[in-house]
Amino acid sequence: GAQYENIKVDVVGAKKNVGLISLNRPKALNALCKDLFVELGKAVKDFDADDKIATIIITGNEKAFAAGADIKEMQNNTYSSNVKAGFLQEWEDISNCGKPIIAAVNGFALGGGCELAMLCDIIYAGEKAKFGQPEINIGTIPGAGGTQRLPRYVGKSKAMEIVLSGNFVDAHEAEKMGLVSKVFPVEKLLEETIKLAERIGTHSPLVVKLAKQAVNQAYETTLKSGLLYEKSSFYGTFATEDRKEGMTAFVEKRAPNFKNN
Ligand code: CO8
Repeated sequence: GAQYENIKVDVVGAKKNVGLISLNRPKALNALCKDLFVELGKAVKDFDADDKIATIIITGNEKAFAAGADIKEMQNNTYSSNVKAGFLQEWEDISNCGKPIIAAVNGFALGGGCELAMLCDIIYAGEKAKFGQPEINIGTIPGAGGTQRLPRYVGKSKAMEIVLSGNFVDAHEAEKMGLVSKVFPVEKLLEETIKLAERIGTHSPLVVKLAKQAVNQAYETTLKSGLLYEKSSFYGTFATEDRKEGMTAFVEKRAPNFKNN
């Protein structure tokens, strides 16, 4: 596989169909410098293109998922340098991924780290996780979706509180407000995340992709056009071999054998 400096990449799970990406800049609490993001984007793209991989996990370490954009690196950016370089454009590689991405968050998920977790499709957290958008403390505002995705997860009042105060929320609060789907003991988090990834991996990859696209419409369109999108995608599944196999297997009382077709 490719050699990376700021991340580690593994293939895990009993069927070796889960792509695991660990952010690996522990000395900087996994601050998301440009090189890290370029590597992360490449690793996600490669797993997305690999037919053997069903689900992708992004994790950090026990102290930090990621403590945000690299403040030291962007300290001397200017408005025009941001515009000219398209600062943060590497993030598109992650939002364009067709396969499900699960964030397994232990420790700090702050600023860009919280935004990265929210770019993923599901967030599982360890008990010691802390989420926040502390950009306001350093004189800026979230720049990778924090002001837009967070209100969609938790509503306006809580999102405003988090963005305007810069205060952190712990794992249990984050679960209660709907940011996180489940909380586990720190040492169980990765194992439980892999289990979920493997469960997703038992389904038709083709249909999983359609389901992910359809749920994302709920965040990106009006209810009316989202429902229309869902209906045509649902009808569309009837053109697939895997839909036929799934229903046939149910009727014949056996396990389906999906072919990604
Ligand atoms: N950038 C660069 N270095 C960092 C960052 C960061 N975001 N966070 C921590 N570090 C470094 C520290 O500078 C320190 O380095 P050194 O040992 O060389 O001094 C090392 O990591 C360890 O950190 P601390 O000593 O501060 O550890 P503590 O346990 O005392 O504190 C905290 C942990 C509370 C997480 C603290 O480090 C902190 O407040 N970090 C900054 C959090 C923050 O403000 N994040 C938001 C950044 S802005 C942002 O993300 C904008 C988003 C825009 C889009 C995303 C672009 C990728």
